[in-house]
Amino acid sequence: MSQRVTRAQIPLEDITITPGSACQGCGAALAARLAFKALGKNTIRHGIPCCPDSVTATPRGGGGAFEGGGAALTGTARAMKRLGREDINIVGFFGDGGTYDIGLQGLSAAAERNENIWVITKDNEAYMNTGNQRSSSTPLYARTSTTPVGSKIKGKQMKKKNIPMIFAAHGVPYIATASVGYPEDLIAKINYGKTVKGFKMIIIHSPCPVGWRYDPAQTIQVARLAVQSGVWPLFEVLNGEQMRLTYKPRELKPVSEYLKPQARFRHVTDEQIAGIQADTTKKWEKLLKSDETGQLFL
Ligand SMILES: Cc1ncc(C[n+]2csc(CCOP(=O)(O)OP(=O)(O)O)c2C)c(N)n1
Repeated sequence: MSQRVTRAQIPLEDITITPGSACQGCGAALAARLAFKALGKNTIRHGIPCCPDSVTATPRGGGGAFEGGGAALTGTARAMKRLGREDINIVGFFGDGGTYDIGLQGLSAAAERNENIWVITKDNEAYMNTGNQRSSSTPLYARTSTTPVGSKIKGKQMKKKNIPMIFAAHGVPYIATASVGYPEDLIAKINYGKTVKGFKMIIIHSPCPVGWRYDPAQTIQVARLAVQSGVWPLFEVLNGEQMRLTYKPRELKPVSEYLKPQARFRHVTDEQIAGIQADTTKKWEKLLKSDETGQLFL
């Protein structure tokens, strides 16, 4: 399990290239900055199309097709093993589109083979660099360019796919959720991942002011509210069995506090908010049960 990290223990050196080309308040640029700081210099990064490749700046590695993410990481990890360089982190830094949707089968195959690789997903809950199209990570009722708000249908009609649990069910060594609002927790999880041989995945909730439509100065606040309301719980799962919540407030904040600052949810009714609240509370209670026993309750 991850070990607590303090603010003072966060490495000062940035490994990312200047993030100047990112949008103001970009959560994904921050996710990259934090993740690569902790990974350090012995890192090869593979990219597939997403904001960090086309818009923001992350360390450059091989670029590839969405579907080939899992295969490219696998090939590189095996080549490094052959060269006796298993000390190098082989990292896929992908979007939710590349993880939850288009790249899923290749990543699932790599997870099933337990390849010695990292998948770090910056989850901004839509295909952002092509213009905010919905992905299977987009939450219920969110307005995107392909789930507009009209007279018949208002926003996305399907729920967000539970990708952390889908990968946990592969039984791989390490799966964790993280948030740009909790940098110490994120870095602690990367530090732990560096001690693990095999498949490691960290899904980082990364608010996007352009797509979610909130004031860009509020990225950290929005990220924290997602965690504090239980909409994006922070946890880690080892071998698909051991489970721990890494942030456990005594009481969750109402989901409305998280939804309200975001114009993508502006059309959502009180009744729909009550539904999201009920669903969030139910999932949280299930996670608490797993946390109390230490055993994942899927
Ligand atoms: C097979 C395939 N389909 C579609 C595209 C077009 N495309 C490029 S980037 C992108 C969006 C990626 O979204 P996500 O992975 O969530 O990353 P983000 O842009 O949000 O950073 C899409 C659809 C593509 N390059 N290849």
